[in-house]
Amino acid sequence: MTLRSRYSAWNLLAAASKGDTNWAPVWREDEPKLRYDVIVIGGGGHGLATAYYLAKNHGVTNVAVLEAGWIGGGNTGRNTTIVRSNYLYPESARLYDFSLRQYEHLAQALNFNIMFSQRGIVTLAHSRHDLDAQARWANAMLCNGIDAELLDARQVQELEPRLNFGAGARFPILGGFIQRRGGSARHDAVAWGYARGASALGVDIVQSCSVTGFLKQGNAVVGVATNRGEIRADKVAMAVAGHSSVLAGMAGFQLPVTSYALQAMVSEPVKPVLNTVTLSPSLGAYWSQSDKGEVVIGGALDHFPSYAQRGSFDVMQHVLAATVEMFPSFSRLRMLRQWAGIVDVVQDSSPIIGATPVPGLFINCGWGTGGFKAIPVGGWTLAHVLATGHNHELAEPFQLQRFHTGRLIDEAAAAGIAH
Ligand code: FAD
Ligand code: PYC
Repeated sequence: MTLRSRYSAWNLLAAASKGDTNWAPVWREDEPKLRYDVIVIGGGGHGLATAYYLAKNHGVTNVAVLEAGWIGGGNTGRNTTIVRSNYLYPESARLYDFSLRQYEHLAQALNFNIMFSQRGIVTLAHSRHDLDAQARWANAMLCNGIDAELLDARQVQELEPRLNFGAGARFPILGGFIQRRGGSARHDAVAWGYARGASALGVDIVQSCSVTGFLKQGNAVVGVATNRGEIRADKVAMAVAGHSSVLAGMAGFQLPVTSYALQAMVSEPVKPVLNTVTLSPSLGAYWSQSDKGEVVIGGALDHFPSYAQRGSFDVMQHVLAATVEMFPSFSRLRMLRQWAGIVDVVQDSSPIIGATPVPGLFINCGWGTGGFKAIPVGGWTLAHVLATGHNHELAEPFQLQRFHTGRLIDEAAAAGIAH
């Protein structure tokens, strides 16, 4: 630490301890206007990124993001921040890799440190079946131009020496594969960085503004009703994750979405103990370490649909049993926090980005347990259709219409752990 940075760190500490509130806000807190060109419902990563790219890529700045709570307080602030593009089908590979490539430059683009760390995603194989399935998975990635490397047991052990390689291990580790460009980013920073960028370009960010209904002219949406009054707009977009089917219901159509709680937990902070993000799809658990030192632990969806944002005990118990089995030394970790988010699961485990059956209303949803990694591409492609009236080529295969045509993109096998 240089003398200068030691002084500024000291100034920050001194300011914080005196309760100094003179720091410049990162984004403007706006009162809603009566009318906008575009309203985006939902101030999670996808909604904020949509507003940012509307302004940045298309010059559409008369835009409001309406958030019922606080920005990033939904799944964006509750997720375990895995960023990867290791999907199976070409359509998904293109979509998620575009997003990963945006993440690689996002800190510079937003001039905001999102703490993106490409520490690699390791998927573990515990059986002959896992090895075969992962060889197919990695080969599909290579065919799609995405980096993937198969690993033998020794290579996995070199990457994560604390894994259980004991002779009596209940789930022996036979190998796995790695996407080295995968990793993680700081969730709040992604929301705040997009909010700051959008606000600087003229977008209104309105927190504590809950959409309670849609204003219609004939069948078309022409605005929204909120707890802060009616607001009109030429176009309305919704990016409300676990509440997509609730808002679709208000607008008068149905979505093929089921909402479940997905939970995660963190330990007390400890010295560096994990080098990568490691997943065991067969065991339904995954592990990484945050920059603060907390071991981040997650697992599968709850087994029943719910809007209760807490997660059920049996899933937590299963995930912790898998954790001590795979990392015996973690049995001494004390857990600090557990939480859940409500995710929107679509039956082919792929998102929906584009028009809805209601004129004037657009949607970004269905990311299920895996939409944090997709925030840049979700925002980019939704902004494109809002601004131009045409689907972005990356989003073309992900239309709601696919549930009529049958052209599903079934990514369940590559969904990582959960959906
Ligand atoms: P959100 O961040 O949920 O934002 C939607 C916003 O809409 C919310 O802030 C909500 O308050 C607001 N809203 C809802 N209704 C209304 C209304 N009526 N009016 C106004 N606003 C409204 N993805 C990954 O890629 N990698 C991971 O490792 C990962 N791990 C996860 C772990 C957990 C425990 C959870 C819960 C999710 C995980 N995900 C992961 C999934 C990821 O978090 C989501 O797919 C993503 O954050 C969705 O972003 P979003 O902007 O669409 O939704
Ligand atoms: O999308 O990689 C992912 C993921 C893993 C666990 C939850 N989401």
